[in-house]
Amino acid sequence: MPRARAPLLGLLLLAACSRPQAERTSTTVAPPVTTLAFLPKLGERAAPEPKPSGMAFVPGGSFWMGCTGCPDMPDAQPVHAVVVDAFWMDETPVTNAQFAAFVKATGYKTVAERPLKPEEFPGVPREDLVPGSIVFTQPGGEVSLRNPQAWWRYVKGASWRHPEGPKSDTRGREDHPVVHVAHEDAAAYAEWAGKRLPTEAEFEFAARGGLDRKPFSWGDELRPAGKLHANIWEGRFPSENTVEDGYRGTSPVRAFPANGFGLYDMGGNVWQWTGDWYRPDTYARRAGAGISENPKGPDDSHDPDEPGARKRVQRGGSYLCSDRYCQRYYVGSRGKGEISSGTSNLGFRCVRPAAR
Ligand SMILES: [Ca+2]
Repeated sequence: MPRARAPLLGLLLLAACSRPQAERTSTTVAPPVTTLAFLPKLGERAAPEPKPSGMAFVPGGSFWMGCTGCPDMPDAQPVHAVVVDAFWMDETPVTNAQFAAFVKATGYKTVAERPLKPEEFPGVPREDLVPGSIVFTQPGGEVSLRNPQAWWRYVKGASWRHPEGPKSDTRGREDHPVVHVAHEDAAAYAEWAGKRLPTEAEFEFAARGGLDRKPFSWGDELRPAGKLHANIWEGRFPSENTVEDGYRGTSPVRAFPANGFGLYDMGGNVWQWTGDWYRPDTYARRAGAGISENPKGPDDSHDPDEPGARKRVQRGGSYLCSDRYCQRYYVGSRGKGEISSGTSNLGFRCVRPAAR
C-alpha cells in the first residue's frame, strides 16, 4: 500500500504511541502452575552449534508475555504464558554498514527510494510525487502530544542513505542502525542473509534476557544506580532534549549494555520490525487458549485507530520514547506500523532457528 507514504497517513500511524501513561497495575492470566513446571526452563540448553558471527544464542523456554504494569497499553494485556524454541538472534539491530553490504551485493532499492505511481496517489500533484520518508523534526516550542504532525515531516529524498534528507548521509554512522526501512525491505535483507524476522514472541522472550516479569529488559528500574541503559529521550518531548544519555538521535548499536542473552538495543535506539501482523486483541484471544507454543501472530491485521492500514508489530521503542510519550521501551509493550512506511527511528534485526 504505497499510498501510506503520504505524510498524513504515516503520521497517523505514529500517533498511536502518544497516549499518556496512567497508574500502573497489571492483568495476568495464569495457566496452571503444574503445567508450566514441566516446560523447559531458561538456560537449560547450551548453544548446539558454532556461534554464527554477530548472533547470540537464545535458549528458548517458557515466559510470561505482555506488559507488567501498563494499564494504558491494553493491547499488551493480559500477561499470558508462552513457550518459544531456541534460536539465534542478531546481537544488534542491522547497521548501516550491514545494510550497505546487502545493497551492494544485490542492487536492492528500498520502498522509500522507489518512484511513486500517480494512480496510487489520486489528487496529489505530480510535482509532489517524489520518493521520500518520514523524518523526526524537533519543534522549537511546546506542542500538543496529540498532534504528531508537529514533529513528523515527509522529507523528499529521505531514505536509509540520507536519513535526514538529501543533504545528509550515514558517514560516521556506519555502526548505527539502518533506518527508513519498510517491512519488505527488512524481509528482503533477512532472506539475503539466510535469516528471517523474529516473531513478536521471540522478540519479547529475547528482550527479557532471562528476567521474569520485569518492566525493562535490564530489570526493575529505568535508571538503575542512576545510569540509563538505553537510548531514549530525556527532557520534555518533543521540544526539549537534554541528551542525558549522550545521543540526540540514533546511537552506535553497542553503545549501551547488552541484556542477559548478550543482545543490544532490545529497548530504545530504534523500533524493530517483527514478522507478526498487528491486532490489538492478539493477547486476549491467545490467553484464553492455554499456553501458546511458538505463536506466530494472527492471520490478518486490524487496527481500530486506522482500519484500512495493514500493520505489522514493531518492538523496542526508540530514541524518541520518553516518560511522557511512547514509553515503549517497556519490555512487554507493543508497537505497530503500516508495512510500507519507514521512519527515521525504525529499523530491524533478524533471527535464525537453532539446530534441534
Ligand atoms: Ca537519547
